[in-house]
Formats: sequence, C-alpha cells, structure tokens
Amino acid sequence: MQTLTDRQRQDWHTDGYIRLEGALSPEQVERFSAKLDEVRTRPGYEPRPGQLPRGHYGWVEHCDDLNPEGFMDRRDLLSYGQEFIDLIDHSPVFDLIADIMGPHIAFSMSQAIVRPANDGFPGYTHTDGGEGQREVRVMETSRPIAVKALYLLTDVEGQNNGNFTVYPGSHLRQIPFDRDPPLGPQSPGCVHLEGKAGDCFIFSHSLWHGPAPNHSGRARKTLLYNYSQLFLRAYDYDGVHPLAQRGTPRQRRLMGDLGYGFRPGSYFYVPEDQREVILGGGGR
Ligand SMILES: O=C(O)CCC(=O)C(=O)O
Repeated sequence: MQTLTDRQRQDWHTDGYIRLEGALSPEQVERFSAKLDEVRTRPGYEPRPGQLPRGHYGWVEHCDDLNPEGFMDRRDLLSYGQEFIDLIDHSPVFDLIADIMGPHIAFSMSQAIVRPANDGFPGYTHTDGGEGQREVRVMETSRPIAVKALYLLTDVEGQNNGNFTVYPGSHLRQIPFDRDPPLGPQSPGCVHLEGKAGDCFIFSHSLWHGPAPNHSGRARKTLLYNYSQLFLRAYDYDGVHPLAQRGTPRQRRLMGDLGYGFRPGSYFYVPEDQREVILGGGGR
C-alpha cells in the first residue's frame, strides 16, 4: 500500500488536509458523474429540513429537483452500484487514509452532493462530527479521530465557484466559531481550494471547512467518503452496513463486520486480524 510522501505528511500535519491529483481516472469521473444523474431519480436519503431534526436525512422516492444540474444531497450510496462499494478502499486514497489513521478504522458514511450554479446559496463553515468534534482537537502528532475524502467530479477554478473551502491549520487551532455573524467562506483566513475533476481532498474531521457559493455557471458534483476510528459509531448505519456481504473481506471489515456477532466489548479491542485485513491488500 502507498504511504504519504514527506511533503504530504508535512501538509497533513500543518494544514489538516491534502490534495491528491487524479485520484479518479477520467473514465471513473464520467461514470460516477452519470451515475449521480441516475441516483437523483431513485429512492434514497435526502435532507428534510423543517421536517426532521437538524442533520437528519429522510427517505424520499427521488430528489426534489430532477434536473441533473439541480441540488442533490444523497446519503448512503452503496446500494446504487458495486462501484460505490469499491470506492470505500479505492487506491491510493484509502492507502493514505490508512497511513494517516492507522489500521483500526471503519467506513462511516458516503454522500453525493451537487451544488447548483447561481442559486443564492452563500456556503457555510463547520467541522464534521457536529457539536462533539467542534471542540475536540487532537495533537499534531496524533492520529485523527475521523477523516473524510472528497472527490471532485467537476473542475473547480477561481473563487466562489462551488469550491471546497478550508481554514488551514484549524484542526489544531480553534477558529472563533461562535461569532455572530459566524465565520464563513468569505471571512479572512478561509482558502477556496481549486482542483480538477478526479482530484481528491483528504481532510480531518476537526478542520473547519465547507462549500463556497457557486457562481461558476455550472453545477459542481462531489462524492464524500468518511472514515472513523473503529470505536466510534458509523454515521450511515447501525452496527454492520446492510450491504456488507457484497464487499471484499477488507470492505466488509470496514463496513462493521468484525467476523463475529456483537457483544459488549466487541469494539474495545479490534479483531486479532485487523492489521492484516486492513493493510494486507484488498483482493476478493
Ligand atoms: O462541498 C460541499 O458541498 C460540502 C462538503 C462538506 O462541507 C462536508 O463534506 O462536510
């Protein structure tokens, strides 16, 4: 498995994120992009603000907006095709995540977001993990608690064009997040990252980040895959993901299948073969 270069490791520790160019091939970008157009016509989990508690996703028959350039925020993508399961340990992204986090990890959630152009959305800034993670910052030399991979399926250039924005270093040093108005994509210190379709940003849960407005004239598509230390709860499922049996031994382990049924203590020490399963390559 690949490991971080010295430069990537330095960037990770200093900035709280790294950018991998060409993590998906042009063919993969095209396939996933077409797949997202199809996903919006199918049932799945979408936000239901006002109907469900904050951050909860409700089951819908299809996206509210069926236009491929319209807004979509779909969670738990694994049922939409084997390629979404295989992305869980896609190389080299997963290799580097395992290098950063260590082998005692689980896959926690998948998400596809389409940010339409010129819809008035101002963007926002947050940590992942909500109120809990917001005030937890591990040391520079520690392994992170959780990490996300964001795959761009659209080129993003300039600023306020649907960029993924970050406050570099804020995984170590708190930003004043409780200001009124809150810090956002236009505040000093916020960086609008640019990238090509197929690039991947790997970032720490505790890094302050979020989407910028999209004035680019075209929708920006992303895929997001989240990983956590095994002792944490997954975000998309309870216990073992219902589609775990469709995965390789490594994917199954990442989807919560520890090789034995749950009993108190199961998530305290990891299974004895954890290192071998996670770091030993992911074949069928
Ligand atoms: O880029 C987006 O639309 C949102 C990404 C993000 O902020 C997140 O995954 O937490």
